Amino acid sequence: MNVQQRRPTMTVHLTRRALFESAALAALAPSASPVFAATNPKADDEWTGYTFCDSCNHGPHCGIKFHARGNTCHRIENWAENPNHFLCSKGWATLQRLYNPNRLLYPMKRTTPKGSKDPGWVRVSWDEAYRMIAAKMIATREKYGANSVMFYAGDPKEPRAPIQRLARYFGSSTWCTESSAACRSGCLIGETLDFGVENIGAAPGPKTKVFMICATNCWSKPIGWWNMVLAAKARGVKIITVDPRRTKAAEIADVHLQLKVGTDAALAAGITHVLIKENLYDRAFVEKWTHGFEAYAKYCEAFTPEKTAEITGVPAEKIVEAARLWAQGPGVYISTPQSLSHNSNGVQNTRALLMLIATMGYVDVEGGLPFPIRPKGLLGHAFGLHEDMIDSAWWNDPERRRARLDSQAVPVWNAMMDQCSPNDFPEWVEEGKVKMFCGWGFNVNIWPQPETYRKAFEKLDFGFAADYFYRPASHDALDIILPAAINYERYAPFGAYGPRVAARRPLKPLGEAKEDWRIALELGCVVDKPENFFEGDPVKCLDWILRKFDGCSWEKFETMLPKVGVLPGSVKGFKKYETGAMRPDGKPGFNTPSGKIEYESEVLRKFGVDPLPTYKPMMPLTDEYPLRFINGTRKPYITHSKTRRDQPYLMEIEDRLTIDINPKDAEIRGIREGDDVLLTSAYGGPVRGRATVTILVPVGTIGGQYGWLGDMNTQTLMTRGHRDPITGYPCYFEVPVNVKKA
Ligand SMILES: Nc1nc2c(c(=O)[nH]1)N[C@H]1C(S)=C(S)[C@@H](COP(=O)(O)OP(=O)(O)OC[C@H]3O[C@@H](n4cnc5c(=O)[nH]c(N)nc54)[C@H](O)[C@@H]3O)O[C@H]1N2
Ligand SMILES: Nc1nc2c(c(=O)[nH]1)N[C@H]1C(S)=C(S)[C@@H](COP(=O)(O)OP(=O)(O)OC[C@H]3O[C@@H](n4cnc5c(=O)[nH]c(N)nc54)[C@H](O)[C@@H]3O)O[C@H]1N2
Ligand SMILES: [Mo]
Repeated sequence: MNVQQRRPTMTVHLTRRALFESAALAALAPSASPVFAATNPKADDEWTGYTFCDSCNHGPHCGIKFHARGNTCHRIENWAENPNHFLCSKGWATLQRLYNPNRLLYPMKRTTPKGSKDPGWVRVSWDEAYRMIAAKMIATREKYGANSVMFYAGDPKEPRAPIQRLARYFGSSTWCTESSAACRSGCLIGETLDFGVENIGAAPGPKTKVFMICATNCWSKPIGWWNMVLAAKARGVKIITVDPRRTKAAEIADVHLQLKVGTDAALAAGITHVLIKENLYDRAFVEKWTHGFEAYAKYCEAFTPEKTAEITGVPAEKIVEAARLWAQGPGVYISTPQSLSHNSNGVQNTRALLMLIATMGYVDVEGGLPFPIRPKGLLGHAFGLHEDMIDSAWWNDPERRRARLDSQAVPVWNAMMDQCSPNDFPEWVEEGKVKMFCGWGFNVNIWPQPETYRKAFEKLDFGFAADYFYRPASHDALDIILPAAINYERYAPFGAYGPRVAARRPLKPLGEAKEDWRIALELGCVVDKPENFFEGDPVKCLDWILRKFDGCSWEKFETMLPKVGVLPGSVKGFKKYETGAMRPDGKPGFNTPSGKIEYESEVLRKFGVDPLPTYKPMMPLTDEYPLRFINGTRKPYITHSKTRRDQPYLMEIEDRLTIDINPKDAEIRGIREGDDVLLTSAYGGPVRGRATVTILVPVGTIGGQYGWLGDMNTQTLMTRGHRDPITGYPCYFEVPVNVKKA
């Protein structure tokens, strides 16, 4: 069906004139229902609030309990009843961000033409901002079609569900996020291709003997996770860590497989070679429940320990040792990284590592990898909780999917994901496919060669973004910026921990900031029917979502604070693939085309991609650029672009780009600890950093972080031209560089 024909009826009547008469805006009066009334403390009332830290990924939802007087928070502490109840340095620093004097607190519009040195930002009312935005949205749709209006959320995951709902009712499938540009959805695709369902791994259970930590940096996880690893180690669980760097997880490992970046598929083939040769694998499981094992076994024949060592740099005896240890299971993995996704063989590397679980039959058995079955309708990671919130069926309509802007460039991604891949955005603008941008938490510097993207944003007819802060690097290419309420100031979304769900009790937003959910819902009320958008009230929306689950309501979850609620309907037990619980049709097996776990992916075969998770070499190192650059490993006190100047306490710990370099590589270049160094690649530079001489990185590899701007911006060293063909993701962890003393 033509997307245009599905345009919601109200918009037909909501002409430009109506918008300016502001009828729809008047309907946005705050709700008077007591259930939905905002906390309204008197000036000197002391009260306790609850929220979640949103510093790293809006994913762990580490609980914050806070103490407030009136509307001012004066102290925070760990929220003991929350599943993630330890705060890290980033969490403790969040009050500095809440009360940062630089916060964006009022809607602003530009007054000078795009490309001017100074956009001339001036304050406008919400009414005026909404009117300008809505009028542009409708006019753009009328002239160029709904898909020419792009909706986008950066790393912030919490705002996503109502934005996706807005895109859906507006009729645009150009719904993009940082996760469709980059991040760990590449791993998620690998999991789904292998198992028919996402599975990022789990913690070792009481029966687990071996824990494989795949490309997972403990600094990227909540503190409780690391405590869990130490406890497992203390009770005798063996640890295999797969990481090119000597991370904390590598330091405590029984076997550290310190492979070269991007060689995971070769390593997995080498381990599988040993498992087969020494007859350690689970033949019965593989025969009954997997697809394509014979072809994969044949592929692995060439990967003798010696050959694998040559490719991966891991000594042959370690490969054998790891295989034998893994076979002593049951074993389970954790694989939460974005790092595996960000090279040109990212998905296949991920797939190969994960299949080590299947080869040993550690699938949904005690001590192995659990496959939890969530309550019906519960979304895994979209923060909207229930699929009706985003209307999954609309997004999954095959014709609409094919009409999406990314269908030619990344057909596998297009077929599997409801988010559109935005990495060809500059080309879309050039070809007139996208005219308007509606963004939340937008950072142009996530991309390689960010200047190319920034220029494309400047060429749009219109763009706006909601953010905590004014970010000139991204926002100066836009027309309007909207002040987003911070984690302490919002009701939505919930904290989600599998089927456990926590409500919040927030402060009122400072200035005229509004929660992201409110902004998206209110805009929905203006461009579509207010009843589709809960009259703009996030709590009404949260209540509607929770009522999808038996016996749940927002009021109930709010009243039980500080306790955390549980949604009913999870399916428990082991070997659920035998009972039919893993497939929508109720038949035994897995939700893949073959009904089994797939060594040979039938989805990939259909799209002409190698169905086996095979190894492919990375971009070659050269004399000119002899070092592999890991551009983005996580640090305990840094998150992307956002925990730098916003939380000055963290700037005290590190105030500029640091470059990890092995002592041997440093020595031959005459580089010493603390030296200023310059990085170059075939695509850009020099980029300026400060050297940290450390064995954290092996010889031949250097590490750094992206997110610093100006002459410290490592994205300028990256290329747009080299991507993972399955996801279209840029290769942040692959580009060869050189480094010299400044
Ligand atoms: N402190 C902090 N925490 C964060 C974030 C943050 O910015 N700061 N960001 C959040 C977000 S959005 C994400 S996506 C996650 C990311 O979380 P992670 O992916 O866990 O973090 P990284 O440190 O980028 O990568 C993990 C490890 O992968 C290794 N690695 C790199 N290349 C390869 C490879 O080719 N093969 C293998 N086997 N290993 C490789 C790196 O050396 C690193 O130690 O973290 C989240 N948490
Ligand atoms: N070289 C390299 N590039 C990478 C990566 C890498 O490892 N290396 N990692 C990739 C990954 S995994 C990720 S997740 C991305 C990071 O994705 P980015 O989108 O760059 O993430 P941030 O910089 O954290 O946030 C972007 C903006 O959102 C604002 N913001 C934060 N929270 C909210 C909110 O709740 N609401 C609103 N309205 N605004 C908010 C912040 O102030 C900031 O301006 O970068 C990707 N790019
Ligand atoms: Mo990410």
